[in-house]
Parts: sequence; C-alpha cells; structure tokens
Amino acid sequence: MGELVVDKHVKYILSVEKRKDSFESVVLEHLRMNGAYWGLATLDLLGKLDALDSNEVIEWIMKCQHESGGFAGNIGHDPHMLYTLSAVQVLALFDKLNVLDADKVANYISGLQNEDGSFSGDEWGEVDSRFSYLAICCLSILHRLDKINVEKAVNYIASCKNVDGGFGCTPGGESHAGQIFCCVGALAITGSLHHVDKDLLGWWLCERQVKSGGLNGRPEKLPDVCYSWWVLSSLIMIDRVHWINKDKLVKFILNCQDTENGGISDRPDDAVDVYHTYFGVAGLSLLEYPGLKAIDPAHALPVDVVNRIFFQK
Ligand code: GRG
Ligand code: ZN
Repeated sequence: MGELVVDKHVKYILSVEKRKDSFESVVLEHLRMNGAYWGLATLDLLGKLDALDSNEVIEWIMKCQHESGGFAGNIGHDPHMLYTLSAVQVLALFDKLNVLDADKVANYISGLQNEDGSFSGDEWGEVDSRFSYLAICCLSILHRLDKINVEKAVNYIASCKNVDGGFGCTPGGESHAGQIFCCVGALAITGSLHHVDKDLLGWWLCERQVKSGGLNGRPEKLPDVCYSWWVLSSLIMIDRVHWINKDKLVKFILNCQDTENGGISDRPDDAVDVYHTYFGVAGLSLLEYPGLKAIDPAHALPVDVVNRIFFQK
C-alpha cells in the first residue's frame, strides 16, 4: 500500500491557491471562503500552515465581511452562514480571532434564529439543520453561545431525528451522513448528546462501510472520501468508531490520492479537488494516521487550535 504523499498534497494546495484563474477556482469563485478553509485546514493538519502568507489571507477575509457582521464567499458577494463559519475557522487557524468584532458576528448569527429554534442560512430564509450546526459551532468558537436560545436550538435539532437513529435536514427529512455530522456536532458542542440513541445511530453509521473499505452517505450509494469525515467524526463523537474497519478505510483514502501531482479525489481514479483533499486528510487524522495533527470531530479544527480557543483565553 502507498503512503500519504504529504509534500505533493502541500504543493497541490498551494498551486490551487495561486492559480486564481484556474478551472477549479472559477467554478468555486462564489465559495472561495469555503475553499480557503478546506485548503488551509489541510495545510495545518500536514504541519505546513506557515507555507502561506497569513497577512494576505486575513486582509482578504476581512474584505468579505458585510455591515451585517456576516461573511460572503468572496469580495462583493452576499453573506451566508456557510462562509461566516469558514471565515471564523480560518482566523482561528492563524490565531487571529482578535481581528474580529465577535459581538458583531454573533449578532448576525443570532438574527438568523427562528421562533422554533431552527436557523436560516441567510436573510432569504431557507431552513436546514446544517445551519443550526454552523451557528452553534461559530458561536462556540467566538464564546458567544449565550447570544442565542440554545435550548430551543437543541430541541429543533432533536426534532430532525429519525426512527433509524439518523438525522435529516428538517423534521421528517431522510437521514444522510452529512446531516448527521451537523446534528451530532451541534449536540456535542452544546453538551446535549443524550438526544442521540448511540447504539442505533452507531449501527446505521457503521453500515456505511462498503466492500472497498470506503464509506457512503446513505444506503445503496457509492463510497466517497468526504464521508470519511461526515461518518467517522460522528462515530467518534458517539464513541462507536471501533465498529468500522479502520485499516480498510485508510487504504481506500490512500487509493484516492494523485500520487504524481498531489490532491485526493472522491473515489479512486477520479479527478482531485481541494474539498476531497481536505476531507481525506481530515479522515486520516481521525484514523490516527502517523505524522498528522489530531483534529477535533465537533469543531472541525486541529485539536491544538481548539485547545487554544477554550483553554488559553
Ligand atoms: C465545518 C466540516 C464543516 C462543515 C460545515 C455545510 C456543513 C457544515 C456540512 C454539510 C453537511 C452535508 C450535508 C454534507 C453532504 C455533502 C454531500 C457529499 C452531498 C452529496 O449528496 P448526494 O445525494 O450524494 O449528491 P450521495 O453521496 O448521497 O450520492
Ligand atoms: Zn464527496
């Protein structure tokens, strides 16, 4: 079996960052903030965050902030909860949360909580349990969870739970591993994991492992490297990670590397992208692959960064 080609992946991430007019960059223009989080978090897990000029990145991030306090995917675009968490996460990676007016960002987020405890993603109002996670994770990093009604937020997430133990995007929505990560993550951060039936959910999650060793996001679907994050982080948060075959999953992820030019794809032999490179490396970190920084399964940030936020105020 091949190894993780660390130097190639670092080179790949740096090249995507520089090639602002590349195909991938153009396609991802509106969510460049997410791309920045995926790329920079990957570099940090690989121990190479210093390969980039942090001042340039921070300056660009602050240009994406709106009057409302929320962040956009790029300069001149509209703010959304998705980009707001990514912006805060990247600042946390660089230990630069102090450049933020935390109350202003928290006001933007608390303004998106609805009467039933759910959250909208932006001013247009679409509701999804993903946005509950984004709000709770972001406010937790900013030490501002007191700005929302946490009890109502938790009850809304609990109402998205299904009889199979999983969670959907809204009450009654089909269980999906991505949504499960969001709900379990938000419940973990707020100390509310008693709402989860750990054995039932653990069973559903470990059944996501297919013959090749990879994980899928729902029954009957193809395996995909990004579920190494969505499924595995959830299993860890509910203490059931020993229910899957770790060695086979490591092999599946390593098989999705472009060993020549760097980067990781969703499945073996597909084209690589920054998103799957991040979730592949983050998955390997959760699997305790040697040489990688440990990652926190709830906040999706390296453990040393999370410790800095919560224990070194
Ligand atoms: C900070 C890590 C982090 C995340 C932020 C936005 C968000 C919170 C989480 C998204 C969770 C989610 C819904 C992930 C699923 C993404 C995905 C691969 C969707 C694909 O769905 P389908 O139906 O593909 O196209 P399948 O795999 O089911 O065939
Ligand atoms: Zn994927």
